[in-house]
Amino acid sequence: MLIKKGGGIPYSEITPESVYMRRREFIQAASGAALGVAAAIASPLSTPVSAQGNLAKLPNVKKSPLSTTEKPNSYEDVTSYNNFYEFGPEKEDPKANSGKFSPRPWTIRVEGLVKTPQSYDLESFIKPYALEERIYRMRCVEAWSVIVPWVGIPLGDIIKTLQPLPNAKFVEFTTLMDPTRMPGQRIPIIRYPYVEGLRLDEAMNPLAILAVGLYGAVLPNQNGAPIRLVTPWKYGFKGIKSIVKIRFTDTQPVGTWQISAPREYGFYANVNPMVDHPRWSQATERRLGEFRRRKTEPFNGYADQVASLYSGMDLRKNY
Ligand SMILES: Nc1nc2c(c(=O)[nH]1)N[C@H]1C(S)=C(S)[C@@H](COP(=O)(O)O)O[C@H]1N2
Ligand SMILES: [Mo]
Repeated sequence: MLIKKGGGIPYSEITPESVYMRRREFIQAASGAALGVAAAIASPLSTPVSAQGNLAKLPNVKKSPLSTTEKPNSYEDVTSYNNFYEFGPEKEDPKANSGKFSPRPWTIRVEGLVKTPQSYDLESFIKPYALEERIYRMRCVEAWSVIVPWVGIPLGDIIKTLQPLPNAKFVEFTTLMDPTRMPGQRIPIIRYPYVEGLRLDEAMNPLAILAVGLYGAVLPNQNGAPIRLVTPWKYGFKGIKSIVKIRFTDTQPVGTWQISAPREYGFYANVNPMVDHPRWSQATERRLGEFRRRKTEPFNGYADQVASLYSGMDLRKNY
């Protein structure tokens, strides 16, 4: 297979450089016409022009006092510069390659240490809840930031309904695994399915939401349709997209980026300008659409709401 690592090297030993190298190989493969799969990913003709930017409006969306008063980025910014490796490793790939993806019907399986493990159709899963607009400051580990007017549901409300068992301490989320619909999964730059997790008290924090929309309308595919996690005090990679499974557990989940490069990406991933990424500073960031750099704030500016979750913890060790 094209990009497969030789020698059966366990994922835990793959260096960040090798992730980078496989990104380059992916790009080279995608520009070479001889490779059917990769060529299909790259072809603009494989992407219908419908859907994006013309998605159904969501009714009865409440405003929230938890929204930032900063001006949201444009719809174009929010939907054209994305990370979603299931549709390719470059920022333009998710929009270019997700046009044909259909996120309905959609099933969410709830598993593990929970009152009633069961599968839900997405519609019935979200039906009990009012939708809220949450305008959040988002900060990617790659030092760009963006203000996004999400539409979503407080994750804590959903968890209360699901009723985790008393011994549940964490919640783990899994993205859809379907290489026929997610072309990036045919070339394993990172391990699929994508997995992320939160401590249960983090998941219950009022800032954590499951988003089903942005800018008042249904979530575009490239932003994680039909339902994705948003935790604005953490680096963007915690915000797992296109969720099909929610599992309650007593052991700390291991996220996809932790597996790829454990020295670079930790479980907590709280935005922290004092703790640099091994290969770049986290002290500043560039807001999409701007050239000047801004200072990055502890917990991405949400310290008042979330710092107490981590009191007594060494945030250099628990990065
Ligand atoms: N399944 C999945 N979820 C994902 C990713 C991904 O590659 N696959 N990328 C993450 C990263 S690194 C970031 S910064 C955010 C980007 O979200 P956005 O494209 O909506 O801004 O999605 C996160 N969720
Ligand atoms: Mo990211």
